[in-house]
Amino acid sequence: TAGAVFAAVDIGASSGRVILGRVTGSEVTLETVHRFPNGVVELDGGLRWDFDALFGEVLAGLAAAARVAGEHGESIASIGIDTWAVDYGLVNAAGELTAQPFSYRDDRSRAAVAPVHRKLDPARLYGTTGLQFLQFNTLYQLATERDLDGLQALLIPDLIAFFLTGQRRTESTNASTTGLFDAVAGEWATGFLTALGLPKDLFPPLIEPGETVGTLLPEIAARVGLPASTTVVAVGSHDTASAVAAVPAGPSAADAETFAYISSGTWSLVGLELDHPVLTEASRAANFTNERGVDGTIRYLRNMGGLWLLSECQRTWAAEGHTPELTDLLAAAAALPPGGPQINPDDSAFIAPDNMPERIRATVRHTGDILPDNPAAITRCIMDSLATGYARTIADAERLADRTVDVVHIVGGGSQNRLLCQLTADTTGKKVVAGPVEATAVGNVLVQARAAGHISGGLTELRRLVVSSHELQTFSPQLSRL
Ligand code: LFR
Repeated sequence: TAGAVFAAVDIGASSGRVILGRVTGSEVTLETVHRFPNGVVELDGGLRWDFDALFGEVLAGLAAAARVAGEHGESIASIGIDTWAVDYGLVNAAGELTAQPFSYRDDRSRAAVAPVHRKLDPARLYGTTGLQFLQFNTLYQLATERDLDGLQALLIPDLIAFFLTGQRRTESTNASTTGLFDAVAGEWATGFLTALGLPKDLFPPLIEPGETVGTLLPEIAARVGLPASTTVVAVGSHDTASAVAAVPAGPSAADAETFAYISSGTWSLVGLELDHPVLTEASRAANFTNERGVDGTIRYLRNMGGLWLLSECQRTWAAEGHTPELTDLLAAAAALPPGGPQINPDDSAFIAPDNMPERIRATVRHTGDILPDNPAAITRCIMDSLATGYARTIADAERLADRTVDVVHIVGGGSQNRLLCQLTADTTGKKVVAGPVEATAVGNVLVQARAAGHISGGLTELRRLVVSSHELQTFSPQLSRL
């Protein structure tokens, strides 16, 4: 079958990339054409994202994509964008960004939680939005803004799409992380905006994955070397939505299996795919979220701590002059005996960037235990703690959604971490299937390919392509390690 090629812009909290995704009737393959670092910066009295720099990298990446595709005689069918969720930039009537966007790691929203909850009771918020409480959810961040007159809020992927096309839209999977989106109706919870004194049209109108945002602005097209008719297509613009769309679950032999997924990267997003939100008090008490997935599915999950814990440790160790290779670090951690001290990876004490090894050791000290000050022990503590958290969260999800999980899929960076995958098999007592590492970009590309008519069907059909295109690793529980 003749294939088609798509450009995926995929930016995470620590790095971004522009990828060419090639899709045939039976396979999806990725070629990274541009890679760049990302991270929060201290700027204008807060932790922010350097959006101007990121957008420059997006343009450089699209130019590279145009060049590489051209060398192969291919033309790029469309562009899709995904990033982390929650954060936004404010754009004025002239279409200018008024400041570099704050990062969810900035602490300013914490003080806004109580005032927001005085206006909107948390139980009422949850009953409509189904959103897990996190101090950085968009609604708390917005509550810190002084003057929103004449401004519009664009979530990060929407902001990139706006600067590429001039079109203002809010993609629905990411809208579902704002705390201002009705999980049942799939519409803005306009009453909540009003109750918080926010303009009703603060966010642009919704758009669904697969719909077209617009075509490239002529000056952008000229700059990157793509035809001005090139479209930007909405994908699951929340990276987790794209990653879940590409979980290699489903057909073939595994037909009847119920799967849980763990999108394991900076954060760990652990949960189930459902048809309907679970908005019960028990679900709220367990702090489960009902985020919107591709095709109107519900991503019923908890946002847990993730590999940020380790990458921040590595940053601290590097500043102290130790730069152990990740593989050596994990091998040394794996060689340590089980049963060491653990932390709660979700502790809000770990959100901000700072000396992570010391914060972890201090948390262990508070429990009356001792964690040695060496990288292997600290790494092992993080891995044990994540695996324990994964098992507890999956068990909670099974209980709250009344399901029994047969297989756990780990996608994203954590799927390459064999220690974490094995420990997860051990703690859950379930089969773990690891990969693909680049699920987010795969999901981005597949939704574009379907919009262009190169694949038809639902998530099952998209996932069939993921299964046939990737080597997956299976881990079985080792009872002796329990
Ligand atoms: C993962 C992620 C999570 C979201 C967090 C903050 O990259 O998008 O889903 O909770 O980042 O936006």
